[in-house]
Amino acid sequence: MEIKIGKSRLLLKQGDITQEEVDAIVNAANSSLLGGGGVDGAIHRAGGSEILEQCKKLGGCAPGDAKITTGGKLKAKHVIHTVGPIWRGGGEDEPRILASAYRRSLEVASENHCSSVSFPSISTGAYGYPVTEAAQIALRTIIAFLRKHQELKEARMVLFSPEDFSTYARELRPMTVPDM
Ligand code: AR6
Repeated sequence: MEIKIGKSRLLLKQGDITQEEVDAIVNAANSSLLGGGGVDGAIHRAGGSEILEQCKKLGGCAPGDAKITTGGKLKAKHVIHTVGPIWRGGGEDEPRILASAYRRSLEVASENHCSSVSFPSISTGAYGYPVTEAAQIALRTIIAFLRKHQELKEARMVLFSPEDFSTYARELRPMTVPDM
């Protein structure tokens, strides 16, 4: 599924983000930036030790912020490491921190002249964020950014499971009204 935002595109697909051929893939990391399970583990495994070596020099990353490294052996040139919120019921600023994780990742992509960037579903695995609510925030934040930053040609959400793909597609559909 794909929508146009001016000259840019937002694409939803099901798949493994480590296989993406884009300028940057985003990693759903933790504040240490020293690796973990889930998509973080998969990215470090596929990209090799050079990514971790660069991460060690970054001094961690606050929730809602993002930092960039090489893509190592990945097809993607860069990995943008961001940290989403841990879901604690929704009253602990989780929506703001999640939106910030997407926005800061997009800013870092833009600053580093990336014209294509792929995201996983940040915070909805080990961090427990409900997928429907997370999808709304992810899609709204990406769309708002692309409207203002047409230098970013394509943003992709790469959903690992068919269920997550369906949820994101369902939430994107009502957002596809044309600009006034
Ligand atoms: N490609 C795309 N998506 C994937 C892949 C993959 N190869 N593998 C998993 N996912 P999670 P979080 C999906 O737990 O919730 C780590 O240990 C997965 O199905 O990876 O932000 C970090 O170090 C889910 O939909 O990230 C942190 O400690 C989504 O990626 C913590 O987990 C996010 O799940 C971060 O938790």
